[in-house]
Amino acid sequence: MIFRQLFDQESSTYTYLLGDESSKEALLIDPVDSGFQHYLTLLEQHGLVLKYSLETHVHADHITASGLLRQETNTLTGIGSHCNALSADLQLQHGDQLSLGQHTVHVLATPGHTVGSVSYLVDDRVFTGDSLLINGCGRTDFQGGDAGTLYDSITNKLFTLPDETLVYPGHDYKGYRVSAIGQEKAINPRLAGKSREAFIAIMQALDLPKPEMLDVAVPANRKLGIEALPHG
Ligand SMILES: N[C@@H](CCC(=O)N[C@@H](CS)C(=O)NCC(=O)O)C(=O)O
Ligand SMILES: [Fe+2]
Repeated sequence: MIFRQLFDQESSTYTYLLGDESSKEALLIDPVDSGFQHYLTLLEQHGLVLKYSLETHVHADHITASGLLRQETNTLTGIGSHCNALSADLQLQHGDQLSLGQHTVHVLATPGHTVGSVSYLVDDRVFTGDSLLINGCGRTDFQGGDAGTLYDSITNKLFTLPDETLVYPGHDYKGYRVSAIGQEKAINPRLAGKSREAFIAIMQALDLPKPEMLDVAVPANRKLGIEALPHG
């Protein structure tokens, strides 16, 4: 598997490029508009064809490159069906599977950070968006977020994956890059040994300032960052 973890300094967002070496099919998870040209260069360098551009949720802190990528490459765009981003080609649901050459992308519904958040499991890696961060988790105070729902998503869906499963988050604000399910179960301060009620109390007490781009990014990302209609 060709694999790149890319970081957008501006929003502390991770974007992931996955490519199947034999079929040359590729996908991006959570591309950022400012990375658009770089993604095209990387795809070309590796001789990859972009099959899917996937979102883990409607982002509140940056604009996605999915719409631009669809215009340029004919890729299929995908997002959780509860995100209300109707211009995405694939309205993904829990249990959906996408093929990337010999690899399978499993869609896991992991709502809580937002109502439509999903995670993507590919081989031994899970791309959790903001549902599970390293030593933390996404906030639950906007976009249909709900702390109890997030606790259920993490404990019932993500923490039931094998302990060795590598966790690749949607953001990191402290310099972490990758973790594993077993490590998050053991030491994530919001979750390790915490009841659902304790988790809800922690989330309610966060009192974070709203993301600077919230009011611009959410409506723009519902349209995949551009005013455009889907294929077909
Ligand atoms: N200062 C950042 C805040 C970003 C933010 O709120 N990020 C969300 C993810 S979209 C989050 O869940 N952050 C968790 C945290 O800050 O603990 C901005 O203005 O963009
Ligand atoms: Fe987010």
